[in-house]
Order: sequence, then C-alpha cells, then structure tokens
Amino acid sequence: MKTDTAATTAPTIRLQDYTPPAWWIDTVNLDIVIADTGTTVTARLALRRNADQPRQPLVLDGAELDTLSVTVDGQPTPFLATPDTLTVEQLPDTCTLTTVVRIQPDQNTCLSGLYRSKDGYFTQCEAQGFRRITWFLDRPDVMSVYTVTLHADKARFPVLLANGNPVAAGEHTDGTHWATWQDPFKKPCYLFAVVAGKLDVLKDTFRTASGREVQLAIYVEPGKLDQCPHAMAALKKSMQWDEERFGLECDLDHYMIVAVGDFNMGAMENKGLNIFNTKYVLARPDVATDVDFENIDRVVAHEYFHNWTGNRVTCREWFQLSLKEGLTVFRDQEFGADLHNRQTARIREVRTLRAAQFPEDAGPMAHPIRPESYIEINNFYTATVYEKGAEVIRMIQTLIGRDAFRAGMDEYFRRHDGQAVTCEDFVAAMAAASGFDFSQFMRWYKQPGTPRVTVDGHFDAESRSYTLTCTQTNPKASDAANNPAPYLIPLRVALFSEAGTLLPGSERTLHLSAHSQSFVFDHIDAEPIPSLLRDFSAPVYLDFDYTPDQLTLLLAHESDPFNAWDAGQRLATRLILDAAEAIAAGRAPHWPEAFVAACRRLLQTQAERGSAFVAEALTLPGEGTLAELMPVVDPDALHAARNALRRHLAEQLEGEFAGLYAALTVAEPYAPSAEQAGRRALRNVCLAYLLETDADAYRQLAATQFRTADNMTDQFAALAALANVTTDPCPQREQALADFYTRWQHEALVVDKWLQVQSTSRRADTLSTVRALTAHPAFDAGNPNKIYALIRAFGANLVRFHAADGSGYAFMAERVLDLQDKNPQVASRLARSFDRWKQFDTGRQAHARAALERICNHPGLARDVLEVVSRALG
Ligand code: B3K
Ligand code: ZN
Repeated sequence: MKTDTAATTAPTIRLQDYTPPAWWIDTVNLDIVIADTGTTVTARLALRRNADQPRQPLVLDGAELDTLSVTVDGQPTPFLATPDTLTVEQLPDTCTLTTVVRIQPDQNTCLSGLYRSKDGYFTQCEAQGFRRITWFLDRPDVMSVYTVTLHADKARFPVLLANGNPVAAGEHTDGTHWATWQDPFKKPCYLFAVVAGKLDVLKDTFRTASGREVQLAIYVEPGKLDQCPHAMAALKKSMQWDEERFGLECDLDHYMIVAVGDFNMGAMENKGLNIFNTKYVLARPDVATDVDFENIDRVVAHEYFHNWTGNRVTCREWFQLSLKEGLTVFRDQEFGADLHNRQTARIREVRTLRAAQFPEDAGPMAHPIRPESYIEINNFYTATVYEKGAEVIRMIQTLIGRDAFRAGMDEYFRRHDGQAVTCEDFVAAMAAASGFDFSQFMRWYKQPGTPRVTVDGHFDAESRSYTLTCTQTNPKASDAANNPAPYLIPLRVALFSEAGTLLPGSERTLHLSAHSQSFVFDHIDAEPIPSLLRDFSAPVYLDFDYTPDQLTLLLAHESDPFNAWDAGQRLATRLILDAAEAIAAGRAPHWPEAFVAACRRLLQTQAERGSAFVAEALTLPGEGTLAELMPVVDPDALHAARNALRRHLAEQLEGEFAGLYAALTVAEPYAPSAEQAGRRALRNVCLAYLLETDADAYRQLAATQFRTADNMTDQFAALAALANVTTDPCPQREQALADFYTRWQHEALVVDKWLQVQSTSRRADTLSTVRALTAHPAFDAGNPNKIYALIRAFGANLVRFHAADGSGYAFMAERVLDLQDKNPQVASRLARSFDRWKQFDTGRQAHARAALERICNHPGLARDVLEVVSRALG
C-alpha cells in the first residue's frame, strides 16, 4: 500500500488556523458497488456555498482514489485532481456534484476507509478515512443527510448494512443484490459506515422511556452467536442508564453493532451502525475473563453514549476531540462504577492513568487535552485526550456538584444539539447552569504536563487549628518561567485522628487556585493525619511527607477506598524505590515488619473490606508507574526490587495466602458479577504470590487450577502465574502453555492472550520467545490485535524491552519499519514504546537513539510514525 510520505505531505495543522468551510454539503447520495475487481463509488453531493465565507473554489479531500468522472448538475466539468485534493473552480452557489471513483478495499491494509477483513467489507472513517472512499469535505463541521445503496454478491455477502434505516432492497440478475439505507440525522462523514458480509445476527429490542421501540442487532462472524448475549445485555443496560442518569433517550429506530477481527482500535460509534473490535463484543465464560466482561460493558456503553456526546453534538474540528472523548469516557466510567464496583473502578482508572497518561504527559508526546497542533490526528487518540480528558470532566462535576453538572449537560444539549462545537461551548453550558466561573479552569484544556501539588501540614495547639499549605508546580507549562499559570485544582481532603477516626466536619473540597495557598481547619485538638486528594479529585502528583505509620493508619482506616488504597501504594512505592537503590549499590533490600503486618491485616479483613478491594491493595504499583518516579531508571534494579518485595510478602504471609486461596473458591456457577469477580481476583492474587516462593507445590497448584478451571479468568490467571516462573525447567509452565494453545488455537481472542502472556513474561528469554512467536502460525502480522498482544505488550515489558544491550529497541525498530507502510496507525503506536527513552542511562539511551534514528531515516516513512519518532528524538 502507498501512504503519504512525510517529506512531501506532512504539514503541521494548527488550531489557530481553523476557518469554517467554504461549502456545505446538505445531502449525500452514495452508490457503492462491491466487486472482485474493485469497488466503485458514485457520490452525488448537494453543495451549497457558505455565504458567510469569502468565495472560494471547492477543494475536496481524497486519498488513493482512482477518479473515473466528475460532473456538475449532470454536465462534465473541468477539475484538477492531485493525489489528495480535487479542485473545481467554477460552480454555481448550489449544485449537485457527482463523482465516480474506483477503490481497492482488498488491498487496503491500513484499515482506514473501506477494507476487507476475512469474509466481509467494513469501514473505519474516524478521523479521516472517508476521503479514502470518495472525494469529500472530510471535516467534522460539515454535516449531511446520507442515503446509501450497497451492491454486492448475494451468496458471499448476504448482509448489507449502512447507517440509519433500511428503505429498499432487491436483487440484480447477475447474482448480486442491493440495499438502500437512509440516515435521517445530519452527520459528519467520520460517522459514516457500511458493512457487507456473511454474518450471524443476534436481535433484540429496547423500549425507551417515552415508549419508542428500538431494534437492536449484533452481527458477528458465523458461529459466534453464543458469544453475543453479554454485549447485548450491556447495550440494553447502557440505554437504560443514560435515560436515568442523564435523561438521554435513544433517537434511532435501528441500533446495530458489527464485530470485526481486524480493527485498529477498540470500537467506533458510527451513527446507528457501531463497528467493534471482536475483543469488545465476544464473550463466554470459558473464553473471556472477568476483566474482558467488564471491558465489554464499558466499551459498548462508551460507543452508545457517543450517540449523544459525539454524534448529536459533535466536534468543530479534531483539536476538540476531548469534547466527545473525555466526556464519553467519564460517562462510561460512571456507568461501569454503577454496574460493577465503584471502589475498585476508581482505583483501576487511576492505575491506568498513572501507567499510561502520566508518562505520556512527561514525555515527548505530551500535549494538552486539547492539542494545539498535530501532523497526524490519529496520533492524538491518546490517554491524555481520553483519560485525562475524563478527569477534567470529573473535576467539573466535583467543582459544581452532581446536580449542577446534570443541569449543565441539559443546557449543553439544549444549546448545541445538531451542531459541531468546541470545548469552550461545553464549559460555557456548565458555567451557565452552575454560575461557576471556569475561566481559570480552562487552563486544563490548554497546558500539558501533570501538575505536582506539595502539601505541608501545621498544627497549632494554642489556636487549636491545623493549616494545610498547598503549593502547585507544573513542570510542562510552556510559560512557567515568566508567566506563572496555576491551575484551579479541586482537592478533596479529610482529617483523621491518631486513632484512625475521621474528624467530624473535616471533609472538604479545597479549591487550590494560587501557586501557594493555605487552608485552615479550626477546633482541632491534636495533630491530625490529613488524607489528601480523596477519590483522586484531580489528575496530579500529590506530595506530603507522611510517615510510614501515618500511611499504615490511612490504609487501615480511611473510609475513602481510593485513598486507603493509595496509602498502601505510597508505602509500597517507597519500599521498592529504596530497595532498587540498595540493589543497585549492591546492598540487600530492607523490608519493615510493619508493611508485612499491614498486608496481613488486609488479608484478615477481606470479608469486611471486600475481596476486590483487597486484591487491588495487595497489587504493588507497576514497574512503569514506579519508573516515572526515578531520576534515572534502572529497570533491572527496579524489577529485582519489586519482585523481591513480592517474594518477601509471599514468604511471610504464605499461610494467609494459602488459607484465603482455599477459602475463596467460588462454588456457584460462573457469573461475571462484581462479587464473584472480586473473589476470583483476590484468589488469583494469592496464587500468584504463592508462586513467588518458588515451591514446586504451588506450581502444581497453579497447574491444577489451570486444568480444572471452568472459566477463562481462573484458567488464564494460572497460566499467567506459570508463564512468569523463571526457574528452569518448569514442566508445569511448558505444559500449560502448550495445552492452552492446543485447546484454543481456533479462538482468535484467546490466542491473543496466549501471545500476550508470553510477551509480558519476566523471563530473561522473553525477547527470543517473542521473536520466535512472530513466525508462529498463531501470529498474523496484518492483524492489529495480534500485533498489540505480542509486540506492543513487549514494548511495555519494562525490564525486557529496555534490555541493556539494546536488543529490545532493535527488535521494536524492525517491527515498526516492517509495519509502517502497511498500517501506519498501528506502527505509530508501536513507536510510542520509545517515549520514555531519555529516562534511562546513557548506555541504553545510545541504543534507543540508534533505533529511533534508524526508523526516522527510513525513506518514505509514514507521517504517523515520523511525528512520533521525531518528537522522541527532538
Ligand atoms: N471514536 C473512536 C476512535 C477512532 C480512532 C481513530 N483513529 C472510538 C471511540 O473513542 O469511541
Ligand atoms: Zn470514544
């Protein structure tokens, strides 16, 4: 496949250059004929000059289109076509432009536009895939009403779908058939979708609060219908939840989800015709884990919620991406918390944020949640735009309260339904509904970087007062030196007594708005222990000089589960970082008894605190998150330190782990409920700790669990524990890996798990295993899920990817170069593995630089990858 090369077509696009379109396209009529020789697309566009803009020729976007004809109101017209533009100079103010193009979806390996996957044709148009289907104004502020007719061979492609409602269908005499769909809603072209294939369907209906009946359908490859009911239930629950929480009803007659195995990301919210990665649709207890079930709930909800936040109200241009993504992630997080377990949902959100977004915000790809420039927009579907974007929305709700937030949402739809708008428009609706002044808050949209809040506590016995002095710094603020730019940071706090009781009246949300600010608590009789940033009320690093005893007390007594968990993480972080330093200096690490005792108490209080919480609390911070806290990362010492602490806990608490492992058996039939999932999670945490003792008996226990488990959660947890065994030989490990593949080789998503469990292994031979797996029949170098499972997951394996000899870097460079012209989006995601290379020692840096330069110097490098590697090198 040919892609745009960086040198010729990689301009920087800037928010400040936005101008409204010179033309509107009111209606679009598409006729798409799918044939073996290629697909022919006839587009009839009803054009109308935008009278508010200076007169300009029509310049349409396109990519890899073979133009067969261009006519205006039925007459051939002069036009100028370049590879990516079609210009028509002389046009009446309203007219119909008809183009006929030929495209080659069978050769489309980048999975953007119309492409073939196995036995069907699918589309992905966000952000700029529609231009790969036909000439168009490919920008979200041009909204049109679509009528689409699809033609394809009837026997091979019996299902023909497009957005909206089916209005007519028929057969031709040559064995092909056709179907016409009409979407009554105006939409930007990124929400366009068609599907042609041989698919099974699960149907259902949903009656909305106002009594409309919506036809629901989930389409999957033949033979997978028994893996659809969970996604269908998730869809119905999402529809109901959005009515209850936000008063938002489904506006469609037909809501379809189509699952496809080759898909660059998770799913896509095309109007009425969502297209999903199979990973977020297919589930059955024996092939999907509890986490998979929960992710399906969240992703199905996310795409459904986009129907309002994204589709009814869309983005003016792509810089506003967080307008729909941050808000929709916040909505799916809230849905997930209501449906599953609010405590652990929040903990996991923050774990993800710290593991993915904080490093991004500290690295070469750092950008505000609303970026101000890009070379390739697909590079900005990031943890920052999505996850930090959701935190920003959550802060708005924290600042004005839940009721005002709901009123703000109502106001947003009242003002902007049917429009393409900006983040300012959203915040203005929130301001109007609440009376809150968001002018300083807007900095969260404009500045990159994770702010650091340092807090000091001072108790004054005489005045019986306690003062918290909070100081904020923003390491990435571009104007930090001369024009300090503090954020408005909502800081939820509470004070605790030495006995662990919450001081009445001490729960407050502080509004930190200056660089340094003091907050006084009165009627305090003794030095309290502050619990800061409860429920993670802002996406910041928070420093307070806690003693280990204070953290232990918060872990045991803080009623805010997030902060209880975070106290434990702080304790563990300090121990691991100190141990890494010791190990690097050739000293033995020191593990205080108090930490072991705190973990023992967690295990003993499992019944009261909940298994899910205890499982999270006993999971040490990840290596990537810890690495962010080291001035120069020593991945070997860090890895050794973290594992040594795990082993120490396993040895000290062996009896408790073994006891709980036995006690937590789930006797009832499998259900992906929060309660059962919590028990399984903790039981599997216990199992993984037991294997740290290196006793063969526990490897045997894992092997038995692997063999006898009736669900994928337990089977996979046993496999993962065994895959990490570094003692050789380990027959249980070999056996489990072999059996797992033999049993599941025909379930693509389970094969992904098998690949990933090997690429994320701590074993020293992981890179050679990964290399060997790239030639295994289980791997498919054209399938994004396989690439993510094997290659990208390896890039996140801190100790193995960052091997001192540079072998991990060289391997990744090879894979990026191998993929970059076939699928630049996925290649670019792989290239992000290098983001934090400057955090490492000079030896590793030299290897990383060589790998990056090798990528960067590749002739004709895709601009997606070029943007990432040149920022990394820059
Ligand atoms: N909006 C899509 C993402 C499209 C990514 C394009 N590179 C999925 C989502 O966020 O719901
Ligand atoms: Zn989204």
